Amino acid sequence: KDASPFTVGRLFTLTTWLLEQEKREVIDSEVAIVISSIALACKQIASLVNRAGISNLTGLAGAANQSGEDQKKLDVVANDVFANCLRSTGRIGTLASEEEDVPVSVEGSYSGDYIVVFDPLDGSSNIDAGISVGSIFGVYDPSEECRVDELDDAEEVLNKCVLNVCKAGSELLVAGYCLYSSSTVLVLTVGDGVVGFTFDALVGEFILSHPDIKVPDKGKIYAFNEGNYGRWEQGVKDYIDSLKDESKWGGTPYSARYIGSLVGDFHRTLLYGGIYGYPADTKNKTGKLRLLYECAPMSYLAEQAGGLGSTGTQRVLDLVPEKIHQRVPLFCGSKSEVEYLESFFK
Ligand code: P6P
Repeated sequence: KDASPFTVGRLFTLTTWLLEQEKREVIDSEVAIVISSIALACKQIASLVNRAGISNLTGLAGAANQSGEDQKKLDVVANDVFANCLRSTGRIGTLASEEEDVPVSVEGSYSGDYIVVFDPLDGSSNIDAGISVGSIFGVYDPSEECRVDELDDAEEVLNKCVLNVCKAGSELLVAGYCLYSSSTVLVLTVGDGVVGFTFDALVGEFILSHPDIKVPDKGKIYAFNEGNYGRWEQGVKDYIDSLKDESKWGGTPYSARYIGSLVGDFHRTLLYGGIYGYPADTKNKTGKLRLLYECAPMSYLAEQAGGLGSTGTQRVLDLVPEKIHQRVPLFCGSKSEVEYLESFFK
């Protein structure tokens, strides 16, 4: 494939980038439509998040999600926004969301039947304090058994879809996130590197701002919730102790940065290098983050940017979820820091 002609400076929007990828036969028009609908959802959610404090959208929704986490009002609204934008494409067969107990078969799809997994608003507990939050998404090809044109046996289709939604991250067609922060940044991969688009409210478009994101091979920052240190297994404790031991790093220990919002912590790790980690601990015995719609898409992005995504002992992208909301430990970011972490599990 010819090198991408894109350079920052000329006004390249997400739409022109998608058309270019279609011309290079990296994606087809169906996938381009699905990505465009996700971008529309992210624009809407950005507006809702930025105005949460003045539109009575902060606070709790009064219910809990399947993972037992209190849903914020915006969690529910963001989930509806994502689902509605995706449904309107007519290309979606199944949705699997952090906010839905089970996968949702989409009626009325007439082409594509794609599977979309997403966390519509990750880190939403930060919203009331105005701290960065984000949406995370992944797109899979449908599996034959999961085509949902006949909804007569919804139960059987649902069961099949549950099985078919559970695919290894290595099969992802698209993975990405949208960061709602000092700027709204949509970062995605279609399997040919990682690009980033910054939202320009003046034109209402995502403008190409990061034409080729590569995570530095080595960083100087680690993002772990050290409040859990006492609950970690010894290998993780030894790893973090090592990063803080300045005698090992030429007199400059690593810096700790942790905002409790995966998308914000991951985005900084992707651009600046270092490692984000959410280990298993005595309370969260298999970790806290969900494999299907958090760990796999982030690991796919990390690998596409030249980094790694690991559970400490396994490559995240090799794992096939057994349950929709299955949790796994996640260590992702620069090759150097993740491989060093893995050496503490050997
Ligand atoms: P803790 C937010 O709830 C989240 O899923 C991620 O966005 C974030 O990295 C992590 O959990 C924070 O968890 O236990 O450190 O508050």
